[in-house]
Amino acid sequence: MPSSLLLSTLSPLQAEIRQTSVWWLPRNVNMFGHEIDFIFYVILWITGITAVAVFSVMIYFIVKYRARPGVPAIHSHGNSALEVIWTTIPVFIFLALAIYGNEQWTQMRLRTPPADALPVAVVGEQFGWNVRYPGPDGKLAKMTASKVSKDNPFGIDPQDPDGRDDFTTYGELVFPVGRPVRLYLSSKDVIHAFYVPEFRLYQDMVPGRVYDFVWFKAEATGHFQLACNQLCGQGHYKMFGKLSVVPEPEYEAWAKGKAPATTAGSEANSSTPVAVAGR
Ligand SMILES: [Cu+2]
Repeated sequence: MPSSLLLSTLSPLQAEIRQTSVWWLPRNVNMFGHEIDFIFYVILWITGITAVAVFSVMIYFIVKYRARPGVPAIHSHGNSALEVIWTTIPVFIFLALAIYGNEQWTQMRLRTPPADALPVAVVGEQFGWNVRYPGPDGKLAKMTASKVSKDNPFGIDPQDPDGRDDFTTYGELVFPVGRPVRLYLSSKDVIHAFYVPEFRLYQDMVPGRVYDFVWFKAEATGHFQLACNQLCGQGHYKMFGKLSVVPEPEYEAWAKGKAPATTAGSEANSSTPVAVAGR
């Protein structure tokens, strides 16, 4: 592809990603990302130092004990003390990493999200993202996995009073900075994955389940990409969502400008009657 054509297809959204993640981790904007990056660097340093040490000793021994005429070979039958040492040290390193990692996972996924979190539903489909935001009441319609269907991507009851003022977008996500966001994730058809590298956030979305325990708090504004991270079919490569983190007043203004959803469906199929009876 000529480079001019390639450049013309890069939106400003993609530009940020290309500038910040070409050779190394993209910048982190999520409050949970610091601990994830910390453990990443700890593991990188431990494995890096170990690799250099092991290969240095190996190369030194290869040269020092190489076969030479007149020098008899040394027969080694192991060294119990050394073996105990180099088994015990990794055991403690692995235990420490497991305990620390487990604690971070508990904080991220097993603690109840804060009560003031903004609830946002994201339902993957081949090949895009149905997004549902609460209206002025701050409440999302209740999602039921068994009700998710082609015409009812969010699996809601159309009579649900909490859902009357909800609004939907297709592939457009705006989050306020500094405020917790609680996601309600599901899938309409096959396994998709909600993945935002700058949030250090990844969650598979298996059809038949609603994931209500994923939350984050963005600490900086910016434009990012929501990319599906499960190979979900032929159009997987284009399953992008435009994701922005903006100051709270800007978010409020954006939400105000969105019309409430008239049916259970997404914008794309809002004219289709919703059939949930008998499910
Ligand atoms: Cu997908």
